[in-house]
Amino acid sequence: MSRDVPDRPAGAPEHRAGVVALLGLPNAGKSTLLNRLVGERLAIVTHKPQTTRSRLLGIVTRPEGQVLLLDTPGVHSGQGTLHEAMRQAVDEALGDCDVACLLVDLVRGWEPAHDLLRERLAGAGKAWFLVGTKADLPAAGRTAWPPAGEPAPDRIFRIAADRGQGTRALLDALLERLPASPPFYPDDEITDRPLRFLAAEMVREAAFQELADELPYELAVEVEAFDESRPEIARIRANLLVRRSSQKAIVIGAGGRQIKAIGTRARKSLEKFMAQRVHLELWVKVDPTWFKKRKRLTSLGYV
Ligand SMILES: Nc1nc2c(ncn2[C@@H]2O[C@H](COP(=O)(O)OP(=O)(O)OP(=O)(O)O)[C@@H](O)[C@H]2O)c(=O)[nH]1
Ligand SMILES: [Mg+2]
Repeated sequence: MSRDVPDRPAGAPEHRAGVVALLGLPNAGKSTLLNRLVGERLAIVTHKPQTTRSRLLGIVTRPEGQVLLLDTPGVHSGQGTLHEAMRQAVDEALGDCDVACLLVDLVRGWEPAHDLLRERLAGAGKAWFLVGTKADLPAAGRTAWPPAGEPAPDRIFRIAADRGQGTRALLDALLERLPASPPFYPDDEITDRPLRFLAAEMVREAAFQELADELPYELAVEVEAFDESRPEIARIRANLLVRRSSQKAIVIGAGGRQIKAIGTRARKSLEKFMAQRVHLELWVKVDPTWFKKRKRLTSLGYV
């Protein structure tokens, strides 16, 4: 993965590079932090817990080093193949990282599930930073901070990733902790995931944002066709997979209004991200067992 880098001028600090795992409970603000540090809306963010389903690499390149940020699904105790795959993504991230950041929502404070995460950090023997999130919210100051317990974090931060408060200091501290290494990726790359996967995620984000609370968790998006060959417009066709035909009716909405709203919202974020006009075609399909099939989860990019 490494590549040649020019010789350092004498006296210049050593170049550093490595992997930072972003861990935490659902909704802690992991994806928001990744987006802020990368400077692009790479990871989807919603107010709903369990938005992120698979690991996503965000690449931050600075003159002094390269940070590979691993976004992970929030740790929770759900059952089934999708949840197992999500837990596996967390374990792998912990195994692969040089430094872990445990993100804790300062409004909710330290919860029992964090003790379990801290045990796993101890087991992995990794350096770790404790990162309090959503410091901008008035209720954020009221929880006991930092929480007592072992192993103690190497560093403690309070951030508001939404507005970039404290994130630069966190990035500097992460860069300092990474091993000396040439960069792993060219400096214009911001993720290891193909555009096709990001497009599916952007459609899923739009659906999460447009639909009522009870539905979206049961929804997946599969990009069926992705044609970038014409410079004036990209053509994307995607399927929204739901479990029941009653859900299909909700996603389509009266007179097709709901699916149209999802499509418009998704197209706008795709066009912004790709800096190109996009033609987006969405279909809703009923597949009662999509989330149970390992093969399906693989094709959706979740495992
Ligand atoms: N006020 C405030 N809200 C934030 C901040 N960071 C994240 N949020 C909000 O918190 C919610 C969850 O953010 P995400 O980044 O999706 O959280 P996550 O940890 O990736 O969640 P999962 O993917 O579900 O595990 C969203 O509504 C964000 O806008 C922050 O610094 N301040
Ligand atoms: Mg997330």
